[in-house]
Amino acid sequence: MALLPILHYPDPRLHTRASPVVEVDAEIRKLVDDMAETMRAAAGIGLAATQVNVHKRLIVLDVSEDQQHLQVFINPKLLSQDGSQERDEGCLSVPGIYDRVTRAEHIVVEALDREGRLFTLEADGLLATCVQHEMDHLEGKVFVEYLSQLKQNRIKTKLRKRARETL
Ligand code: K1U
Ligand code: ZN
Repeated sequence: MALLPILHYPDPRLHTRASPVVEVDAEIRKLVDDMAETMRAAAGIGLAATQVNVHKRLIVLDVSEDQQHLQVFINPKLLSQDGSQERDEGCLSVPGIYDRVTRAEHIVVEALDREGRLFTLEADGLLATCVQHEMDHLEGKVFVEYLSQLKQNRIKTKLRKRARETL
């Protein structure tokens, strides 16, 4: 397995809309495994392929306490959503920034798993937030876009400064 470099906001590549996976083959399964390893190494609970500069509709998640319950969503499709919840979000592509975002409380999503089998998942709470956050990445949307323009500008300035200092 391999650790993949994660794009950092405001990298314009994070705004790319991902294309559907045509076939769940060995190359896709390797990408799933590399993304899972990258997510765990970065202490994240989710990762979208967009964040590792692969513009395919693929997400990995693990919101379990023991970090041993990987969930894979290939070509995820939101079937329904209802209610609303507000929760602190973070993002491995926006390091060190956390803020409140309001999203649907309950969702039903359909996707293919690592073996290419179709499944349907009902989610609420943190899992529902995380699925919606990662599906936004596949549309080229980063969670800071839910914040005010003032906050977005401050975050861009802060992360650009940090990137210059670490060169
Ligand atoms: O970069 C990502 O998309 C992963 C992101 C997932 C996420 C976390 C929390 C809310 C929504 C989406 C992270 O894993 S950020 C790091 C993290 O582990 C975390 C941050 C805040 C709360 C809980 C966990
Ligand atoms: Zn993210």
